[in-house]
Amino acid sequence: MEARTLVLMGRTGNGKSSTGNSIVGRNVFKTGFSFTSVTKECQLEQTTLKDGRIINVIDTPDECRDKQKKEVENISFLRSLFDKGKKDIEEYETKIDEISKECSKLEEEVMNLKKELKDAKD
Ligand SMILES: Nc1nc2c(ncn2[C@@H]2O[C@H](COP(=O)(O)OP(=O)(O)O)[C@@H](O)[C@H]2O)c(=O)[nH]1
Ligand SMILES: [Mg+2]
Repeated sequence: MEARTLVLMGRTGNGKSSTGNSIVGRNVFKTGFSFTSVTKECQLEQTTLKDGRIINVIDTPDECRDKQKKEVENISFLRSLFDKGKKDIEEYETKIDEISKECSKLEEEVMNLKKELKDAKD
């Protein structure tokens, strides 16, 4: 049966570990709000769906995306679980890059709006 592997990546506090717990149906990833990272290293957990499919969930540290990427790449036993090898990671990274670009665009728009509002007030 084909296994699927999900890698949870993103900024601190946006719910990666909580999402991981929901997916595997157990409280295995440490969660919580903190300015310093709660998740220190990659953690792999596995669940089996009713139809027998295996879902691997990898939680990543709450730090910058480059560190997360490195952590994932460094852990060869996790890599070996990827059913399609590196392709999964690459597809995922493409999506993350797209999302990051969107986020930067949004942040820029918000900054511009704030500036416009400030200028209007002055
Ligand atoms: N309201 C709300 N809080 C959430 C949700 N997901 C996570 N949290 C809370 O946000 C905080 C950070 O979640 P966590 O899973 O540790 O985020 P991570 O840093 O991305 O791993 C915790 O206090 C969670 O309880 C959600 O969907 N809704
Ligand atoms: Mg976490």
